[in-house]
Amino acid sequence: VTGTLDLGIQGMTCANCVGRVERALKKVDGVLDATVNLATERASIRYLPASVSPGQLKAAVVSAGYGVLEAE
Ligand code: 9UX
Repeated sequence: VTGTLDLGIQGMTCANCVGRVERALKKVDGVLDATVNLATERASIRYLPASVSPGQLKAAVVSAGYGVLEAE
């Protein structure tokens, strides 16, 4: 089963931030793909809910130094 999560990302000020957020998400076990849009400041994540939770995905973004807008 594949899940999708969309998160608002705060603090991306240059294009390289997109890569940093995508890499931080993709290295989490259970993440299949992550794409980040700088213009909309949103991340779209495909993941395996059996392996990783939305809270863990948000934590990965925060650990990379960015903010997450969505409430749980
Ligand atoms: Mo650009 Mo983003 O120098 O953390 S990579 S602002």
